[in-house]
Amino acid sequence: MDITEIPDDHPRKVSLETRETIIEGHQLHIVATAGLLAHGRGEAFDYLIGETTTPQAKKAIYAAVAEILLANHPVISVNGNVCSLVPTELVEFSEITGALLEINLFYYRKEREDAILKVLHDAGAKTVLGTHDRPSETIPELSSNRRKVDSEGIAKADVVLVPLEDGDRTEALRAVGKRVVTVDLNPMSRTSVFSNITIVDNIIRAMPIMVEVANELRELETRELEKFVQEFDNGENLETSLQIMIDRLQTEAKEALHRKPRTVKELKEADA
Ligand code: PTJ
Repeated sequence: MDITEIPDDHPRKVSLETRETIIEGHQLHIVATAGLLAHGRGEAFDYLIGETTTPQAKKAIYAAVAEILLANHPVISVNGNVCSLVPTELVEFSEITGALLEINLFYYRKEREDAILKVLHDAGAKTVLGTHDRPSETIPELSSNRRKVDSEGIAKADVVLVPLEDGDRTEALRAVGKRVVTVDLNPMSRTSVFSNITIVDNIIRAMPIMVEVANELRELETRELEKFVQEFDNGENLETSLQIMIDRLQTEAKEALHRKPRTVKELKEADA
């Protein structure tokens, strides 16, 4: 389906358009084939959370942005899905916070690296780390392709933003002493659990808010930023996020008892 064919009043318009973006990203080699499946998993959790940025996610965003602004050497790890969904916001966020952009792929292929690099450059990025021609080091705790990191980027980082991540790396980054911030719609994923700060929200909603919040917090003094981080507890954050999903399921379950499918006549009357 062409994006332009989705009518404005379609209740799932944003979700369908986002799906089209990911499919197009796959055709352009930005997104891995497994990235399509990862996106579907994200969609399912987004449905459970009500396809909205919850007040809890907003709190996590403030803590995450403060953490990144406080860091000495923050790095944003860019994979195919993130690059395809929010390239402009990634670059804006990097510019405001001073966090460096580093391409780091689980399913590495040179043509994917090239495609992602082009998107980031087109979005205005001046420097992009993690490409094959750059000095690199390995994180020994990791066996996947992600073990190769840029010597000037993740290797040196004190805080790493790893959105839409597979579980292993967060654990490995924590094991080598880095603080990890993630965006992940699944509050039970290993990445969510092992991160210092997890934003349980769709990256397409979270990233523009992160840009706004970075602009809001950038002039704050260190002790004010530290307060956001100190007052944040990721265990409580994940519990609240899961509880929001549970409450929503309970409401849905009650309503399902009484919900009747509408007849064709009723649908026509509603349309008139
Ligand atoms: O581009 P590559 O080669 O580095 O590969 C990237 C993927 C995403 C394929 C790789 O990191 C992977 O396999 O990830 P997982 O293990 O599927 O985990 C992705 C997590 O992101 C899951 O917990 C999903 O629920 C979550 N997720 C997917 N889409 C979104 C999301 N979270 C927030 N916003 C989304 N749009």
